[in-house]
Amino acid sequence: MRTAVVTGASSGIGAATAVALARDNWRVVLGARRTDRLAEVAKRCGPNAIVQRLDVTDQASVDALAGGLQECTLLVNNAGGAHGLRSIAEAQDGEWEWMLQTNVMGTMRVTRALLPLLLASGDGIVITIASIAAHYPYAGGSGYNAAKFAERGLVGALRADLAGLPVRVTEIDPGLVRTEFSLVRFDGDESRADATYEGITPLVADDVAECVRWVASLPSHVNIDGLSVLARDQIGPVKTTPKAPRKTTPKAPRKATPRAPRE
Ligand code: 8X3
Repeated sequence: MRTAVVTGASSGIGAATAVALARDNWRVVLGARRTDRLAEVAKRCGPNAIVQRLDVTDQASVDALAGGLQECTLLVNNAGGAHGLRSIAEAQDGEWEWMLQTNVMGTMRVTRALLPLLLASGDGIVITIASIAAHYPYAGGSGYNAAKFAERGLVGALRADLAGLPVRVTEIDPGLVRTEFSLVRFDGDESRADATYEGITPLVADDVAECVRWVASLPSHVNIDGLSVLARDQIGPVKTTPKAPRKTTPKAPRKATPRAPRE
């Protein structure tokens, strides 16, 4: 049985990914700071799940994760998130530092620590959950856009570093997914969080988890470089207004004009 490490596995996309991978016969190591929540996710994963306290902003914590592993074939870099929706004029250093530490430095630290095992597996995969915000800047996105663009740069450089070596590198960029993401972004303000998904049918964590499971299930020679996964009611980071389907009037069949036979 091959081993997958999932960071940020205590809720949302990370938790759903761990469950999907366990169902696909992966041994899953669940990393996050909230170990009580991890224990609940581990129960849903079944007997082949291991709970590991992990703070991706702390090198010692990342070293403890790597030091406890004998094997790792798949790393899912999912830990990260947003704090605030502020313009650059109103940017708060603390929010930016948190976003850069978790999304960018955290992804670098865990990837760096697990690369020897991923290479040793002979068939490693690194799947990073970035965001549509890694492609499209939006008003108020500031620190989150900066972090996700940087994370995207990291993933591209990693793929280039590993060219010719047996580790695949994939970036998955979800759009609006109904998880705790917005609650964290708005510091627990439920009405602001709810407004993010108002008027549309957002993705759910399982939708993204299924993408991770699929990418990891492909044969070794297939590398999915990137996947943008959006709600149908979105174009890039923008919500679109669902419209009533257009009525189409069936066209009357064309009458064939009889032609004179060619001579
Ligand atoms: C979350 C997607 O559009 O809220 O990663 O930035 S968005």
